[in-house]
Amino acid sequence: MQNRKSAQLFKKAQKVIPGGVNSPVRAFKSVDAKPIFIQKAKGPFLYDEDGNRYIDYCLSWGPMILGHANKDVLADVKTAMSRGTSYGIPTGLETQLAERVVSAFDSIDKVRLVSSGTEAVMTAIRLARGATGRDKVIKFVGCYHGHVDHMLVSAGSGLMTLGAPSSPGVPNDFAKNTLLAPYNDAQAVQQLFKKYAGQIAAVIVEPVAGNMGTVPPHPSFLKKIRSLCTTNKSLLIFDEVISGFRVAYGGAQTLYKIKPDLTTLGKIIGGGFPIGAVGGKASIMNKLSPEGTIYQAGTLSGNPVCVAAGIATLKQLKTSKPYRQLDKLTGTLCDGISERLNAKGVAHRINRLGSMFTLFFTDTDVTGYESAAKSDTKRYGKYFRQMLEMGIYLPPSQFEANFISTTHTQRHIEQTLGAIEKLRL
Ligand code: KE4
Repeated sequence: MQNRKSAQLFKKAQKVIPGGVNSPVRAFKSVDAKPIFIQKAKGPFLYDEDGNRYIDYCLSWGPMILGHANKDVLADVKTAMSRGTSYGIPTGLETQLAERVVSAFDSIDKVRLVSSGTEAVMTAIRLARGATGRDKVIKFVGCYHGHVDHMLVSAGSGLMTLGAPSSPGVPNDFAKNTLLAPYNDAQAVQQLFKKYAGQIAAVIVEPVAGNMGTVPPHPSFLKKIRSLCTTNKSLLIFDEVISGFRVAYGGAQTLYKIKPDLTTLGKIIGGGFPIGAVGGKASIMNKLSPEGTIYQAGTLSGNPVCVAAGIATLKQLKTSKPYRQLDKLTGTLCDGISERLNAKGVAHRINRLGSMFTLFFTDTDVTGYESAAKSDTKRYGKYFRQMLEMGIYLPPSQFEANFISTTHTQRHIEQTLGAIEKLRL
């Protein structure tokens, strides 16, 4: 494929935007390639500025579960926009989106809408600290919860991709209240609770990790940390920014039947527009200003256009109930990939939950950061570049999740498996 226009645009972007991108992982650094620049997208397809078409398995990092430019979402967005784009004053639309979230999650009585997953996590942690009067928070190595300072400690996603699991610019004072445990290791959490008895405000976890690549929880892991939080009067925060409305309409907590005290959401609930949300029991949520004293605010929180896109998306997910079909099609794809890589003698593992999955180039099971980090990222880079050349767009990092949408069909899966057959790894 030729990408002269993308190359020109990248050069131009680098003059006025750090790294030429507005989010590091988009720079394709870890797959040793230059980024493509997108002109438009429709259904499962991306079209770059050079007219190349790609089947998209990144879906804007998860939000586009209905595929790109879904006609009903666009129609509702256009209607919303025709009424103006932002008022900074309450609208009934925000209540409608909040009601849909409340009805989807048994653990959620009330929701505060914000403009990103990072803001949702920031708010959830402040809420937990304010509600418990404690400062320390346990997170898991390799999990990524957005770029708020105290979460950029041994984080996944872009930090793992760039091989710097923590970031300069985060004062030790901020990081010292962030305690770390290996993912899937409830024993380590128990030890932290023992060592810091009475000091831990919350445990925050991706109930199915997506930011070290996809890593599902061990069967008892979530149950154990739920009971540890209850025993120690700490709050359990499920960061479902990726998994919410992705792995099930009610997220991973519905699948695993575990009730967290707080849940953070994002991505899908905005239907491709900037959004985040934090939800939980009324007794905790009512501590948020102006009902309570724990402050949180946002100029564009609950923006009517973003919320209209979110409502339209959740409406379709509720009525079409696509999860079984998404699971089945993703299973066909993953089984087909495995079959072909085994035939080529390429060592790999595929972790999957529903329509989120990751192909790891490794010969050991991936159950957490340590095992994920053993993956052959050079080989992943070759895989990414060759698949891109064959019109398949994958996440530009070994340590991210792939997704399919309701617009991916058997035909797209077969096309993708045909490309896998041609790989020279
Ligand atoms: P945002 O602030 O990027 O909207 O959400 C932060 C966030 C919080 N929690 C989880 C579990 C997340 O996965 C994310 C963001 N996800 C990454 C992709 N793994 C966003 C992609 C990027 O950083 O460009």
